[in-house]
Amino acid sequence: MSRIAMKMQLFKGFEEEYKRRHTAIWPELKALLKERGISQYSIWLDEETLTLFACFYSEDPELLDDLPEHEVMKKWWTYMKDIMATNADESPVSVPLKEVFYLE
Ligand code: RM4
Repeated sequence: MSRIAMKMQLFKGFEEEYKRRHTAIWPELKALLKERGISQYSIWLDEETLTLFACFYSEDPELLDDLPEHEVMKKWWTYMKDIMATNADESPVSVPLKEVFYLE
């Protein structure tokens, strides 16, 4: 089991909308993420900088390799691109974070 964390960037004024869309996360996306061994996925918002901090457990990080090519994932990223920073392929700009402390 690996612990993975990253940061993303929300656009100003979309704090409530980001939360609303994730409260109503598509069942097919939820199923896909679970099927790929993701659990305990949480996303936190820094209200000062609008940095989104995401972290989750991954059963096997290799199972995540082709997620960006999956239709459901791509559709979700297209849906989210108006409210967060994205790359040219519409995936979110996502900066991996390094774990420096963990207390079980
Ligand atoms: C985020 C972002 C991530 C996705 C989660 C569910 O806003 O799109 O890539 O894993 O939603």
